[in-house]
Amino acid sequence: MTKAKALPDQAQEAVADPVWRVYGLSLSYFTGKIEAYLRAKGQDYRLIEMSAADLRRCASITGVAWMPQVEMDDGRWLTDSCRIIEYVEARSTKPAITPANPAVAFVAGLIEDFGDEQLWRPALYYRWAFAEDQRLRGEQIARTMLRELRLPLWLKTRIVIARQRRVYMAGDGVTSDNRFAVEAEYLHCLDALEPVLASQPFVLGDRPTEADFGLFGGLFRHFAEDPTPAAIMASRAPAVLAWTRRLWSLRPQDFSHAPKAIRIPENLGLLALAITSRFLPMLSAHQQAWANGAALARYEHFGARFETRVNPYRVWRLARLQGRFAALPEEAALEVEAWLSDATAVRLLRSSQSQPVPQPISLPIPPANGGRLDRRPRDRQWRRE
Ligand SMILES: N[C@@H](CCC(=O)N[C@@H](CS)C(=O)NCC(=O)O)C(=O)O
Repeated sequence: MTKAKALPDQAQEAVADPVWRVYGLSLSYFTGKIEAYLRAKGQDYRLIEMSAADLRRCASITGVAWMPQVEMDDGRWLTDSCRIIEYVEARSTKPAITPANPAVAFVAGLIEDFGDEQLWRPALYYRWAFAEDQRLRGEQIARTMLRELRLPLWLKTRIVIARQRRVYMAGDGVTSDNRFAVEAEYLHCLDALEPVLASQPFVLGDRPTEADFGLFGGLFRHFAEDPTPAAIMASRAPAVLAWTRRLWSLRPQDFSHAPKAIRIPENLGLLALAITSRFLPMLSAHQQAWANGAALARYEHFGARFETRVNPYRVWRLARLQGRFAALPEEAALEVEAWLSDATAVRLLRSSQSQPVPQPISLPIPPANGGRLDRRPRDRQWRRE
């Protein structure tokens, strides 16, 4: 009998490896969000710790230089965590995380947006503002992303720290005058969530939703795992800490029979306030600056001023939210309005953008050899430069 010939690598993988590949970093905000989501859905995946060259290669396929980038088992790609979840939810139903009630589903998506975009600055701030955190994470990124760069580790670590502080502190408008407001965002988030998660397993009740996964990126990968914010969380919000562990270890059988929320829970008032008083005004400032062709977006948080370059990705994110609000049945819209209880926020959600809005690439993205993008990829804010 002749021995069967081994398949060439590619073909062997296609037959034997039905897992998805998640290109990211094990310390990354949005990689953590998508990993937790795929684990909860029972979708097998393999995390590939990205090097800078991997990031460039993925960006040439998906058009955006960010992480995670997900390659499905059929070779097609997904990118942008909120759209990855939307794509998977629309196709694989069991167990669904999207609430069936339209008002609750809207709020779940809104809280996901808040987690993705409003917690980003404090999460990056706590990682890069303090010596212990920056040393730990700077060296980890130097060992992984910069592994192909032939320089001593200490120098690569310094390069990483300097880059991250420049981009995510100074570049995100953090100054000595407003840093107290960045810290307050984190502390208020803990205070908003602690009583909720002490009394129920997930943000909207008995079942995880987009709200949990959106909040998870910042709360798990940064706040619960970077030394300075982790110490704060452990003493100030133990139920939030327990929830990060609960979500990370969640499997489909843990929640497939849990009832879906049929109304917006009443205990989320502080989160609604964070959304109406800080998050939506910030998105609105980006939208207005974009519409006026201005370079900078300006807004206040806790009375402190912030000024950052206009973020086209956030302009799209607000347009998406407005589109979702417009699609709600009137009764559900009224329920959301009552929850928000803020006339300015409601006006913003009820309006639409007059200027053309930047648009994402449609998903799924064909395999790498199906034609690479000929334009330079966008950065994480959707700028090309
Ligand atoms: N909207 C994207 C954001 C992805 C993102 O910004 N990821 C960060 C790391 S967690 C990144 O790639 N940063 C790139 C950089 O620092 O230039 C998503 O939700 O997936």
